[in-house]
Amino acid sequence: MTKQHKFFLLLPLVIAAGIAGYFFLFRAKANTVTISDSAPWFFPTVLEIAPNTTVTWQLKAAAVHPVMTLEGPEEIHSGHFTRDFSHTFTKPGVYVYICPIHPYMRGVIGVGAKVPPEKIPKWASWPPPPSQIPGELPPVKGAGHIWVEAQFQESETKSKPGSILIINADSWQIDEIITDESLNNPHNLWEIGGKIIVTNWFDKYLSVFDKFSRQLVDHVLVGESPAHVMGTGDKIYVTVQGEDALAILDDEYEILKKVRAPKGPHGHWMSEDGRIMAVASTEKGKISVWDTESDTILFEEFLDDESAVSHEDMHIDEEHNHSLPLMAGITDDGRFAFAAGNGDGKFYVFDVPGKKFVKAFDIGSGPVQTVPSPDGRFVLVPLSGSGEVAVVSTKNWTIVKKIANVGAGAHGVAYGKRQDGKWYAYVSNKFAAWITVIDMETLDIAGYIPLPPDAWGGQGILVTN
Ligand SMILES: [Cu+2]
Repeated sequence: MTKQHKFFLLLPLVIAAGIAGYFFLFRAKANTVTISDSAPWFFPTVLEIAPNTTVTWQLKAAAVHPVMTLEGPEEIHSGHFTRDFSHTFTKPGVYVYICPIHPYMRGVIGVGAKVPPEKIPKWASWPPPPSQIPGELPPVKGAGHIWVEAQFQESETKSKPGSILIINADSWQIDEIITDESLNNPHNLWEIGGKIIVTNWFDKYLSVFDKFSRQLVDHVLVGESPAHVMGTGDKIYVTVQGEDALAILDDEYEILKKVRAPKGPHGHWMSEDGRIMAVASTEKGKISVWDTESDTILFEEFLDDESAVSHEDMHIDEEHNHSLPLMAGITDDGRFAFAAGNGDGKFYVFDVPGKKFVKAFDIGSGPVQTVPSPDGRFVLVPLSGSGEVAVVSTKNWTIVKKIANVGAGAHGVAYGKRQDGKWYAYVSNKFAAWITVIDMETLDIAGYIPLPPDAWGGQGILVTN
């Protein structure tokens, strides 16, 4: 065997040693975490460091992203920072942290400890593995257009992630993909007066599109991390999550006022007449119920199962809890408000006229939106952790069904008419490139609408006529 042959035989070993060495150094030495607008957001997502090491988070994004521990030997709350934040880890152990504004932004730090694989987010090496679409298109066509925000989709023509896909429900084909430069992690959307208002969650602006031409018609500064948008008539409510405020705009997108909300307001919903609104505050772990005539809070409650025992708010002095509700809903008649804790997997119900807690129950892993059905009988709750949808009855507030095989990271719900006049629910999926269609009569899956394979981050979803 020649020298050269020996070298080639050894080459794989040399390469393997090099990779292992690089990996070791990278894991051992890196103590700066970069925060960016693009997945996996906290990079590196996994750090292993020696005790007494200082970790610095550098913000390279358009909006604030605080650091908050969910697990670990000590609690860390960075609060808002605009450049960087440092913390020296003295206590050994495994720390799991999130951005409490965007709680799927997640990182893990092992201090003098190995990070166990089950603590590493599935998307730590981005993109996540593609999954096989579980079924065919729905046999009965829908009506109108389905607008879905692919919040993480990257495009060569723009600098920030996020696009909007418009599907013609008459053909199940994608009509158009909006990749306007103003879109930065578009998260939620609402139709008013022939315009589609879009929140750019990782930015400070709304993008407003004409429903028919699909052209950008306005770009509105509302403040830090606008999350959800909903309105009736001439009043538009936007949760300005990073400012702990609601922005109230008129129908020409002028800000009428900003009012303070419990910390980290994210998703809201209004009664049919628009008079009462429920808001979920993710960072605080609270629901607040509002009178939209005076724009004041009627009552607010922590999402805390202990209130099931006390029936009163025992946690008034507590700064926050880890229930992490993303959205609150309200029945059409304004009688009951509800929210699901993305962190604690519980569904909470409140009596609005009585201003009191009614009940809480386990709903499943990582519940997200809580949108009442058009007939008011059900609330559909996508479970991002298990890829299911829980169906809650508004009659007795129990789970009547769990629909499986919806999609990884099931997130948003919108209802749209079928061509036979019955209803579909369309569900967006953060980590699966399809829309899941649920038949609202049988509560079974009617089919799946495929999206481009890189259309990650299915979030806000809306049906227009
Ligand atoms: Cu964030």
